[in-house]
Amino acid sequence: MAKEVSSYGVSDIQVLEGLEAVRRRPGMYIGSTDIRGLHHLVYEVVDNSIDEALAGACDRIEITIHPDHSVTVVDNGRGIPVGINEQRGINTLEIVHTVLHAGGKFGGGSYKVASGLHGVGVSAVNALSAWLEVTVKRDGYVYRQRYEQGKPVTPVQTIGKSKETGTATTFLPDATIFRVLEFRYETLAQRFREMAFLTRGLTIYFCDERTDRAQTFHFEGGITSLVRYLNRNRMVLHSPPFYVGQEVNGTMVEAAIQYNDGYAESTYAFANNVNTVDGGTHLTGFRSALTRSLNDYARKSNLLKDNEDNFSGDDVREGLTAVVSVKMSDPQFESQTKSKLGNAEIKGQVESVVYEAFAAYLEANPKVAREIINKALTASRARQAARKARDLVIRKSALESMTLPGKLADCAEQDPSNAELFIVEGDSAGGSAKQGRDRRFQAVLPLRGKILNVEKSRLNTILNNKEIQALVTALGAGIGAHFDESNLRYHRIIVMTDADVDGAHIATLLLTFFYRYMEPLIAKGHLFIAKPPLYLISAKGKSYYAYSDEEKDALVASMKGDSVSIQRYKGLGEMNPSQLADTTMDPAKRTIMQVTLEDAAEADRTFDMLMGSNVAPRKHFIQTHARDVRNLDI
Ligand code: 0RA
Repeated sequence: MAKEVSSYGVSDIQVLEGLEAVRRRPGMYIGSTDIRGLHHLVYEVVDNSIDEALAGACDRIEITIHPDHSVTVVDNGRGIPVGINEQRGINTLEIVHTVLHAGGKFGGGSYKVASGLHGVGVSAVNALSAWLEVTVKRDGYVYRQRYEQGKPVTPVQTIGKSKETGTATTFLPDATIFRVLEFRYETLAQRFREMAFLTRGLTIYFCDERTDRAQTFHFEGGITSLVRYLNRNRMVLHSPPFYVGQEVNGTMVEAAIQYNDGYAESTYAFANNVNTVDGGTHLTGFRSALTRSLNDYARKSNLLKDNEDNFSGDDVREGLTAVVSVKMSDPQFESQTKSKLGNAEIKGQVESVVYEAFAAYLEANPKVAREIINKALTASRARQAARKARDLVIRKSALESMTLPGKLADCAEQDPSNAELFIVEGDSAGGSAKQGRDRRFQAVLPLRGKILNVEKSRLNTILNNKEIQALVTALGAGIGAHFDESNLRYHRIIVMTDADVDGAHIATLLLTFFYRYMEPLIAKGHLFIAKPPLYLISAKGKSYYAYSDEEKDALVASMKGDSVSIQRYKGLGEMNPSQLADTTMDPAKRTIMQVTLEDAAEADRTFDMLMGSNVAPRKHFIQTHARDVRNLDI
């Protein structure tokens, strides 16, 4: 094989060692080798094309998933540079694909997508692919090179002529590295949609040849379209959304704002097209501009009286849907996961751009301004009322800390790090769980489904709910700003709900509740979701449990010829105590899924939709996503 490779020297050996390192410890480079890592490969390649689009050199990207699990990404950019690199005496195209982090060094300036999660570049993708082929059109020619497991197996060949320019990459993820090769259409489509929103005028065409599904994403409105999209199922207070786009000191600042009649905030912050889920300086600047401009306007127009307090940030963010996006030459991220922007100068830049423009917008649109301010006034009053209610709960749970809720079947274990609490939906399942548990270390708290009948309510009002109060007391660690992890009575809290729509609904509500009021509990890894079986399959006097439809199908197929009976479990209550213990509770046999902050944030958004004012999409959502909500993958 080595003979086919052009000009191999000492530096190439280092190159291969670099890519070997990627193959030995893929997690270090792409996070994991599960489905997330698999998707990461695609993002890494697509991000390079997005960079071309950000540089204004490309307006179309096509992504295709082939039936054999290989993926092709094509763009009409300038094409990756081809030609011998003088320093190394190797073709630049080859360097980009075989040297870690080399891609950026050949970049043509301007804003760069922070290249996916870890920014390792296409060479890492190459290292983790069974094979990769890149085709470049530029300078009138078509060039191609092929690699296997990161190593070139052909030189850079000239295979034809073309007047066009662009880059096409096809790769097959290495099955010896990835646990799964099944890309998830929805996950990828979501990301491509987001990318198209953030790069106005770019067309992303996505095709899945496995199922013949295809979608085209193109949004002339950029982030204004994104805000409209986020509000698509909500009643909005004004249309069109507010938009500002302005460059300051080399930073492009864009913001779009549209209020709806709900209570949740959905603000998305991006830095060079990276969704910074933990915010950072751009988000801080945006928020203070919003609070300041609304307070200033409310004072000036006497909508906020002299004796009234200023709006808090929370007051002006109820029902806010907003996107803030910055593009800059040198983004600094605070964490490996690029979830938080750190550049200090960005805060002031975003704040001044948004403040000036939004203040002018309010002046020019007094009717809209009044609506937004009225909403903030209502929010502020509700918040004061809620604070009283919450204090009551906290005081009560403090007072009653000696008296645990009557419904709680506590465990004998006194050391929280060895103790588990099952939160179980419904009294009947609660009864089975109480009988099936190991009472030495497993406690059970049954909750009634009733907690869900809080239509259109602020989550705050849920705090008045008896079931939630019992939960807070059972956990023993307080709530909100008063939450103190060190008082937690159980270090594993396991949500166990039915495998039906109501169950999914309750799990979403609980996750949202924990996310908003006990975030450290999730952040410290204390929250889990139980995974009960969906089917009991019996043949020849033997029984098996299946936890997914795929498992069921596989089991049934393996029993071909036998007479098979399939029982679909709808509720936990359909299992007797020992079955429930065997399948779902016994640590030696069960599967539980740890909830991450990311999962909880997703539930929070879902909850917003479930509780929103618009009924039709909610119904649709429950019908189509009920199982997804359960199967939070981590
Ligand atoms: C470096 C420099 C130039 C283009 C690119 C990289 C480039 C990289 C990728 C990766 C996927 N698609 C891409 N398209 C372009 C600019 C070279 C010039 O000035 O012509």
